[in-house]
Amino acid sequence: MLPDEGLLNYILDRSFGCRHITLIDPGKQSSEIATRRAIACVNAGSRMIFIGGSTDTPDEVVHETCKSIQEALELQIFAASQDPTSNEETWRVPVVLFPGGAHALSPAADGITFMMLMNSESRKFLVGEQLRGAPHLDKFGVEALPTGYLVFSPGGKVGEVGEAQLIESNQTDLVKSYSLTAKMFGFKILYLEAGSGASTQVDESCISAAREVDELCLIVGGGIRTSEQAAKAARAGANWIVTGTLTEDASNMDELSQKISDVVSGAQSSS
Ligand code: 1GP
Repeated sequence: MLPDEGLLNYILDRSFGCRHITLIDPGKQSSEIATRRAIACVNAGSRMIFIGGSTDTPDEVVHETCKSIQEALELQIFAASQDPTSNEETWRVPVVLFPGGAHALSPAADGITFMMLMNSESRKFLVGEQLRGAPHLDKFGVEALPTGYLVFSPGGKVGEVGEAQLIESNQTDLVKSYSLTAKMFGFKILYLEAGSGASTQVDESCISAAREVDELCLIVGGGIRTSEQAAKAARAGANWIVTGTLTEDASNMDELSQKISDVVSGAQSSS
């Protein structure tokens, strides 16, 4: 069961401070490993799972991973509900698609970041992939979360594949203009991305410039690995911090839990 307030309201809710999203790339691990990692991250304080990343993952692989994570989360909630001494939350952490295009979709997800890569030079990422995906999402009944997506330098693979005009850290006026544009399009969420595995995270000045448009929910990701980095992004105005590489690089579940709880406390400490 999703939080009572509904998925979009849950995401927009600021009363919890800056929260953490675990990004799972189904193209980089089996669904079993992805599920064990997702559960460890949720137990360490992560409050949403994103499924996506690679540009060439087939639907079946994405679906298998979504289903497996959903089942494990449901089971955990059920187990907690049977334990009279437990005061665990009784709602399930949402599982949301974070697609690289119209191919990586699954009816088992609770929602999808329905994104416009606003600084792409390609029609494909501005509206083309969305046009191909919309009828499937409509059929699946997966909730579309209206999201603007901005890729910052260094940008990594997403910057390259998405043909993004990368935003540099001194272009704060441009960031503000993009944020206003996102709001005027009716987007509720703006995702500031430095690229998976980036050597530098999105600069605080750019996060603050986007934050000037107060209505938007800001998701910030790319290159965040430590509590301090998470705190920096949260202080500048991020509502959610995403980490992906951190999860893949952890050598075991204990290390993973520790790293996620560090990032979670960094994010929470500053908001
Ligand atoms: C990528 O922002 C995310 O879309 C996560 O980046 O893999 O560097 O954590 P990392």
